[in-house]
Amino acid sequence: MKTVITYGTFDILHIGHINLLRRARALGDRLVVGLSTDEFNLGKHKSSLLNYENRKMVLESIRYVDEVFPEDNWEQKVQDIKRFGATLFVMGHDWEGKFDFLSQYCQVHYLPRTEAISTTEIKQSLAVTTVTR
Ligand code: C2G
Repeated sequence: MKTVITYGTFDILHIGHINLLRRARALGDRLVVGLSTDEFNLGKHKSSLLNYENRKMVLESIRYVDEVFPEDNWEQKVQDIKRFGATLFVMGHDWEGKFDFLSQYCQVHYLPRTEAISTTEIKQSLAVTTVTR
C-alpha cells in the first residue's frame, strides 16, 4: 500500500485542485490530505471563504481522496508522514524546493500547477461581478 500525502487549503474547489489530487493519487494506492485549518490559514495569510468543516466535507467526497486530516502548523509534516506511512509527498510546483527537507523521510515530488485558475482569481471575479451588478 503506497500512501501519498499532500497539504493545502482547497478553498472553493476548482480544476487546479482536482488535477493535483488526481495526479497525486495516481502515484500511489492511497492519498491522504492535510487540510489547513481556518486558524492555520490565518498564519498562511490566507482567509478561506469556506470553513474547515465545509472544505473537509468537499474533499472527502472526491474519489481521489482517501482521508482528510487537519493541518494546523508548519512542523507537523514529518510526524504525519510517519503516522500515515507515506512514501511520497506531493505539492504543486509553486512550492518547488520548499519541502525538500522531507526527502529524508519520503520521496518529494512537485507537480506542475494548473495554469490560469486560482481561488484568488475566482474570488476577485466574484467581487467584480457583485459590484457591477
Ligand atoms: N494547485 C495547483 N494548481 C492551481 C492551484 C492550486 O496545482 N491552479 C495546487 C497547489 O500547488 C497545492 C494544492 O493545489 O499543491 C492546494 O493549493 P492551495 O489550496 O492553494 O494550498 P496552499 O495554500 O498552497 O497550501 O503546507 C502546505 C500548504 O498548506 C499548502
